Amino acid sequence: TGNQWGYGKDDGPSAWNKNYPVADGDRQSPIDILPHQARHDPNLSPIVLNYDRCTSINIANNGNSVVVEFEDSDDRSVIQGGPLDNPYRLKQFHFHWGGKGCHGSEHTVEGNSYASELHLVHWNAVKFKTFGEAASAPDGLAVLGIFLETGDEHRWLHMITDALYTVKFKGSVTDFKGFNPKCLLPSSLHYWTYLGSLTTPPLHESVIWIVVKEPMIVSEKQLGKFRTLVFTGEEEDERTRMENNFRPPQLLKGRTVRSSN
Ligand code: 1SD
Ligand code: ZN
Repeated sequence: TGNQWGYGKDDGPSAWNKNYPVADGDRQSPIDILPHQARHDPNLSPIVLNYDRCTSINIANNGNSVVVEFEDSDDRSVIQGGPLDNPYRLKQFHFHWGGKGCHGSEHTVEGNSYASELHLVHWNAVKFKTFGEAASAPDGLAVLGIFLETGDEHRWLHMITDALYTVKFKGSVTDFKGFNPKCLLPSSLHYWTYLGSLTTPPLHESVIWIVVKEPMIVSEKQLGKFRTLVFTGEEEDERTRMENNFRPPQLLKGRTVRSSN
């Protein structure tokens, strides 16, 4: 219904090029990161996250993931430094994950997947007037990617997982005020960076990717809560568990991956 793409057998990543030919383009994401082929760039400065006065608004199930949205009418929450020439405003964050005991990250490292991947989506409000305008420009977006690895329970992830029952179905939205995503991040923000795309249709080639090397650690039980969500709407007869909502790695096509350390 409406959505012509998904993560199923017939509408999944291998079919996206039918409606979105850029799926076979020259700067698609995610990619497999080969640490030994990444170029250490001494000119890359540290990533600075200015999320102190950040204002989350709500949490939603958009039918593909769970998304926390932020107030982005001013520069209250921005990412700066690293490969970025301007501060980029935080618009939303969301997750990609696998099935039980399955792989779920989008980026891989030397062919290895993590259980899940968190994406913090930011846009260049210095150069562009709206998020939509930025989302289709070559330097419009900056997405910070954080791997989730299973292990001990994460101290703060319950803030998200405790809210998931309110957004089980596609299209559901609940207030989610005052959440600062800084509590989710690992202690070191060393990263790889490269030029890529959105990993979901319309797959615009507009993203400066910043993939953090150190994963955040979360428990199996915490990840399992994401799988209580469903891809389908409350009114639909069929219920399909939301899992394996990740795109596999795409061709590098001559791009360079740079490393901050
Ligand atoms: O999957 C998200 C999608 O939901 C949307 O947030 C888009 C930005 O408009 O970004 C992609 S992703 O590339 O961050 N996975
Ligand atoms: Zn994403």
